[in-house]
Amino acid sequence: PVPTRLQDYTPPAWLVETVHLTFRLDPEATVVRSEIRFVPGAGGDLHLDGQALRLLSASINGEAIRPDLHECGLTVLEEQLPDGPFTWVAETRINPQANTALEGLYMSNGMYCTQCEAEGFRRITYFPDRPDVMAVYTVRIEGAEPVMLSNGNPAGSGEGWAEWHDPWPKPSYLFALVAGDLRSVEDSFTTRSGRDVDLRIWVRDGDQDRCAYAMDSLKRSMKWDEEVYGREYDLDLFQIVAVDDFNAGAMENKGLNIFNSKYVLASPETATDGDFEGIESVIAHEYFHNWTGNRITCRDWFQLSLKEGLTVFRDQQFSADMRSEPVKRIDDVLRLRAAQFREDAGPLAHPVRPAEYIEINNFYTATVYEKGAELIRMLREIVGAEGYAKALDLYFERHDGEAATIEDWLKVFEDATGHDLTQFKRWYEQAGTPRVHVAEQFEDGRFTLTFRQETPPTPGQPEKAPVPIPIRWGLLGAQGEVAAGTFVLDKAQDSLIVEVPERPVPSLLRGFSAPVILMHEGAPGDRAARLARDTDPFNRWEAGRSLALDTLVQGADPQDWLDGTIAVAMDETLDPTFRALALGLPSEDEIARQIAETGRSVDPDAVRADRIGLDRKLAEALGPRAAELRAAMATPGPYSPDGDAPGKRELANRMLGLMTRLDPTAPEAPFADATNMTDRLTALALLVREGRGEAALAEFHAQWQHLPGVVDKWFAVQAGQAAPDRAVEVVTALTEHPDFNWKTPNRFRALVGGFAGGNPAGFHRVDGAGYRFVADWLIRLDKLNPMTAARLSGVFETWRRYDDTRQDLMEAELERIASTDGLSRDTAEMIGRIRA
Ligand code: BAL
Ligand code: ZN
Repeated sequence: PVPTRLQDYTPPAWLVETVHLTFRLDPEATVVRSEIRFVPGAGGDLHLDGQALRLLSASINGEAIRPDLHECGLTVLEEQLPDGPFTWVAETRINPQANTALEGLYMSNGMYCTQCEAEGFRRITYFPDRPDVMAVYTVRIEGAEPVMLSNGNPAGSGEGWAEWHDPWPKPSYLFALVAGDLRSVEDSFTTRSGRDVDLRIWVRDGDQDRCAYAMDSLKRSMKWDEEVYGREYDLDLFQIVAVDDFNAGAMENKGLNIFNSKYVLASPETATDGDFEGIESVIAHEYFHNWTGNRITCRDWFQLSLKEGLTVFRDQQFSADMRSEPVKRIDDVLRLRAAQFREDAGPLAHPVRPAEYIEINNFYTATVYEKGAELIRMLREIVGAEGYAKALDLYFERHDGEAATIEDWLKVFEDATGHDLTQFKRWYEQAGTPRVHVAEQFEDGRFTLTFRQETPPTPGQPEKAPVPIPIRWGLLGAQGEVAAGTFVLDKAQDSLIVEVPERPVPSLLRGFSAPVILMHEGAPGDRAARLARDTDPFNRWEAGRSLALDTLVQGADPQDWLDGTIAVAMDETLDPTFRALALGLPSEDEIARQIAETGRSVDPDAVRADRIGLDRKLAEALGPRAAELRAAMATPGPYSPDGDAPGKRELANRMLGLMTRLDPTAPEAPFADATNMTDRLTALALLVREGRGEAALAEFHAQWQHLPGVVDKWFAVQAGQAAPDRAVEVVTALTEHPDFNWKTPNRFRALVGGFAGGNPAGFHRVDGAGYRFVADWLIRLDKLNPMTAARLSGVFETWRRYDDTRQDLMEAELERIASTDGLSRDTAEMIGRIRA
């Protein structure tokens, strides 16, 4: 296939003013009538995208035509078109029941729903399915479904029909339709200018009592966006629908968000603290898209980070305001390193604004989302909070109703703050994680820090130019902080000189002020000093992490880490969540990435054994204090997902994990006594980890088999915690379980993804059985659902990290996938890039 390239962008030949859609619903033969008012754009032939459609009829200004149909859509030549505006009417027939790709209109548990981003609308009707064509939609739905929804405000309904009108021009990827036997939970919100907005969350009957946290999160998001960004909601109604079959997390369709039910439904008994936090953040994310994505959208899909990076940054700010800012920052950096640094270090590395793609669905990545958010965080660091607020106001004022670009985005910052961002743009164009090397010198009361940056080559980008890197710094003296500031490293090498009477302990890249790898060991004892007393919580945590990695990667003596970490754990003045984070060990994948950084090949069994060994040492060093601390963190009374209770549970459960290293029966009573899912699932995972989970697994399944989201946890915990030498056998047996509905993406990801991502030593078993298992299932799923299959292929992206035996085995599986007959474009592109 020919790639689509940013440099080939041309404006649309024809624009659309209004769209009237009529759906006559039928599971196997839905008929869609579209009436589209076209007006001249750049001029030329009329190309309409279309895929898997049956065209029943077409006319222009009432005259029937026979357009030229091809694989990707249809064309009407310019000479066959009227000179000015015209009305196109067409009828197409589609088969939602047969749509297993879950793009376009499909069925989930007997309910109709849509997913149109990025290019799903073309599976509904012929249309210029590109985000720079924005139109006003009116939708009529005819059918027997009790509930029939679309975007915008209700415009009438009766027996067997419902109409909707969305007054805000939008691109086709934001279109949505839902129809089925749904129940709503209702609330309302009054905007700051006094507009009353009805809020409705639609779920299946029986799930109504698990929507309260989602609704509360929605109201808090609406208020926060008014207060912090001055953004008010703009329709009379905001609706959310929870569906069980969904390729992604959620979708920001205008006024009608569609969610993976995992990000809506929660109760203390069925959802963990992490689930509650995820719901809060995804609800906020989708709601915030109403302005950053919907009112201002992207000109083309290369600009995806314009809406996604910004909206992730906004949801991170929101969660930081709702919870603890330092803890949120540590969590975000953990996620960034786990997914984006991993991506940037391998064959799938690409810029935040890619230059080309074959299948755009493959670019909904950690780079576009999470690194994109980091770029905005850096912009804010560089121009300051006030400059950022001014730039955002200008962005909304200047581009409301438009399909914008990264250039437009940077220009508002330049115009609002006077900064020249020419060099900053490289962050959007260059892939790879910059390394910043630091040298220190103290002489005659002058402390000199010399920074040098370099970015390793990435696919297609052998040479890199310097980028501006904001480095927030502080210097710690014996009595506390003696100086602090932000240094922007915009050259290949540059120095910061500070006058101080004594050699200080430097604390660099505070708050992780730039998405770089800091190569800074400093003087012996400096990291222990930062772990003990850095005034920046992120760097305090980072110092401990760096000491732990020294042990796990270089085999260094762990004593400094043990002493410092235990001191943090026992410090009652600190937030329990922070203490739990400080006690956490780097994941096996993170350790493997760090080993690969040193140029050595990774032995997954050794990584696992060393990590368990260090955990055991921590358990031994804590001794009886683990049980005491666990008891001190008890949260009696009713469960709350907010306040300090989740942090206390996290710390208590971390203690349980350590206690279990010394006594494998330790989780038995906590499993039996748990009154919430957080505690219950932690204890279950520990029991399974210790090979003592059989009875608990059976009990858990019997209790929750009626709730798909909880059954997903049951699969994932076994896939992730099974002993590596028999994990393939465990997951293979689980594929035979009657509840393994592999066509449902959540279930597939829980088992196959839970194994490949959650059980690295099992996946990398040296006989290659883990690779074979994943490749078999990837090939099987690809025939039905290319998007989810292609995403899973990322588990192979690190294949070059490992020894020759494992590399050969993985290469053979990649080759087998690549040569599968009828492989989707999605998966073919991913496997091709991974092997390149
Ligand atoms: N736009 C796709 C889902 C999301 O990022 O919100
Ligand atoms: Zn988004």
